[in-house]
Amino acid sequence: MEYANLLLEKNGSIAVLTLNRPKALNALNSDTLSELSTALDELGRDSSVKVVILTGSGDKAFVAGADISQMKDFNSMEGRRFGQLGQATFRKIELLPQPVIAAINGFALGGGCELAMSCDIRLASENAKFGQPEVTLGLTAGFGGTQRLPRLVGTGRASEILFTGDIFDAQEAYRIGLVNRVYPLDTLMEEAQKLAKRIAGRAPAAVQLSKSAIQRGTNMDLDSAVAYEAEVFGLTFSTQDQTEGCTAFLEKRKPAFEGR
Ligand code: DAK
Repeated sequence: MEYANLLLEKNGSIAVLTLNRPKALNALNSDTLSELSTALDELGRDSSVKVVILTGSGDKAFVAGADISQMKDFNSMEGRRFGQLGQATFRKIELLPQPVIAAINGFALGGGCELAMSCDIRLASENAKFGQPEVTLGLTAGFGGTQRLPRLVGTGRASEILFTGDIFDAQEAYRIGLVNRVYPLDTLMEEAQKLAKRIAGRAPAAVQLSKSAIQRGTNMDLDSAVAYEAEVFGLTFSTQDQTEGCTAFLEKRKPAFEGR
């Protein structure tokens, strides 16, 4: 399917989804969010895709936030609808069967930082800049930032970021655990591809069930979460890849996973 504000490229088992509104620093308006939601549905249905990389077009921004020009004149019901669209779309990323790697190639502000936080793994370029500047616009973070940021970096750090609206760099994002790794901009996509290939080479069901256990388990109490983990662990024994993985280990050879 063709998208006006997104590029979707599939190469073997890896899909690259690029937010493509470079003139507005890839800011998220409702059309872009709707397209993102549709593209995620498309990817979720495609079992040939094992890993998704999400990035922004150009070398300046991942996503510079929700589209301020669209938001400016919202009434409260329009604001609510917009918030719900963003929240539902970002939640789709967390519930997508395949892992999603954010390749953060520049500004990740407001909704952009929240989008990155919905991904499973965050890689940043050295020039990336982060922040939740909503309070400088008279807004609160509205795409899950008040919830995901404390879960990722702790309540104290999240409060400072959300109360000040201050912008910080990739090294600081790395230091507080907001991103997994930092690379020079010109190697970011190569590194994201390398990581995606490594993950795509593992048993697909085991990877997807691991994602499910992480995503669902972290929102449960510990007893329910470990019980869910046991169910997920048990399910892997219904896959041929489990037999192949364990047999290959005992035969001292590399496993040949077939995704079954
Ligand atoms: N929205 C719309 N356009 C944007 C934009 C944005 N967020 N960010 C940048 N642009 C546009 C600029 O207006 C400019 O357009 P032209 O003037 O060329 O037409 C173009 O992109 C290039 O930007 P600059 O000329 O400003 O570029 P600079 O390098 O000078 O500055 C910057 C880059 C990222 C520092 C600056 O553009 C900037 O501060 N941008 C805004 C960043 C920001 O505040 N982002 C957070 C947005 S608030 C909610 C749901 C969601 C949210 C809140 C509530 N509910 C409904 C519940 C989320 C809110 C946000 O994300």
